[in-house]
Amino acid sequence: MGFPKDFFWGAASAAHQVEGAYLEDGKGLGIWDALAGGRVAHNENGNTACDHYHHYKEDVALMKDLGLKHYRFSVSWPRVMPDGTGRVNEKGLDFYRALVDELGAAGIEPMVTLFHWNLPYALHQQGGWKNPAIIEWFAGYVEVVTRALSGRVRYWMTLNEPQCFAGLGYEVGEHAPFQQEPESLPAVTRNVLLAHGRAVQEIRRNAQQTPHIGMAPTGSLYMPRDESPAAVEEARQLCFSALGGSFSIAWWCDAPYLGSFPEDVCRRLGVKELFSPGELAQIHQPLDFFGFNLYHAVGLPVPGSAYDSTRYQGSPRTSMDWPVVPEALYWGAKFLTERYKLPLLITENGMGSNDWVMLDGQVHDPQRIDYLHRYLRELRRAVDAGFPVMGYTYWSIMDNFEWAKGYDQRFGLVYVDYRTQKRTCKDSYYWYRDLIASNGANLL
Ligand code: GBH
Repeated sequence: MGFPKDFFWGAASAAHQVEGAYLEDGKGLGIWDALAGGRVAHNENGNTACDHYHHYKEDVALMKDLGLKHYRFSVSWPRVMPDGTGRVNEKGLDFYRALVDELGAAGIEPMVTLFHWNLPYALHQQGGWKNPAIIEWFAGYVEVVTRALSGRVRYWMTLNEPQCFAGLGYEVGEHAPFQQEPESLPAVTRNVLLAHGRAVQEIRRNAQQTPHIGMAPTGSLYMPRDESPAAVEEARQLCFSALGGSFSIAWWCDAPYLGSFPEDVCRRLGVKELFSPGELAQIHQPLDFFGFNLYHAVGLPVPGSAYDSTRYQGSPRTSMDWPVVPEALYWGAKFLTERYKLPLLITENGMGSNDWVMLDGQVHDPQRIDYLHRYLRELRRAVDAGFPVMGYTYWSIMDNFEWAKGYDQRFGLVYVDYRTQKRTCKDSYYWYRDLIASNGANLL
């Protein structure tokens, strides 16, 4: 068995995390440009990041050597529409036209995320995701991007992790726009999900070739204590409950994929009903795949222990302090495809560490190789069990700006020296290259 022949092996990035050129060629400010001052580790920012805006040819050449089947990247809304609405910045679009041309020449399928967090600041000043007008603001932007890029782009994701930009952005206040207003969550949830539905309509209306559309949510994935049917059922119930608050999966996925909205989320939000049946129908547009960013799982409490079931004293964890839980890919594939009944694309998975260039000039990252090896064996197990998995996307193609954590956390297959912008392929890059070339046959 093993991975099907057309399996999509890829890697990802997001505009604000790699592009830099934050004021170049007419780009407007986003909320991460305008509001992050003082809220990011070491006072860092995305102004230059990996300068991918100027290095994209070199970066695509590395992707080609790596043998990537697809590259997932995001389009920056404020680069394309500096005020968020109205005026279109053709130079900003030119960057993405050039990027998708370069990818096309390299034989790499582009997969576009339309919104990966850097909301135009001008729209934030009008309420951002709290203002229902954003549903049409977003639709307008999606129309512009689809018209410009759909000659080459077939795969689209509307939103990256509403859990994070809504929950961390408006409830917890750890991500831009850094607001702690849990009372705004009902409105934000409404606007985000309605904007998703409108965006899907706009992509289908404007695309020059048949689009494949999904979303890239994340969420709290619970793992069974053991493989007994009762434990598996218990974990499944938890996975789709509101237990994880705004990080719960069903909160953001049921309406787009099932056309319903969970009652327990309504209770949590203190509302009787969040959407009318007509609104649910608006949100529930046909989708082609189920994307999911999956890094680890939530362990169930272990009686008598300070640790949950994904951890123990001295257990392996990444530099983000995320536990290493390879089985998350197996259980994720099972639970998510059984509920949402679409092919699963892992839109992100990977690990952060504090890699450096060693004395021999190379970046040796055996832990990342082991991480990948363990996680991908679990993904293969899911494929062998018959769950429809269409691809896997490593986060990230290169080290980049890790939001509030700045540049300390390196997730890349390619190391970036931010003083010189020199790229160095890590050992894991070569390992992943062999994996893609053998379609996973090198996994023990
Ligand atoms: C992603 O965020 C982002 O899309 C990307 O931009 C970022 O750089 C990358 O990952 C690395 O951080 O199991 O309930 O504890 C990931 C943030 C981390 C949110 C894992 C969900 C699990 C929730 N996610 N987390 S829970």
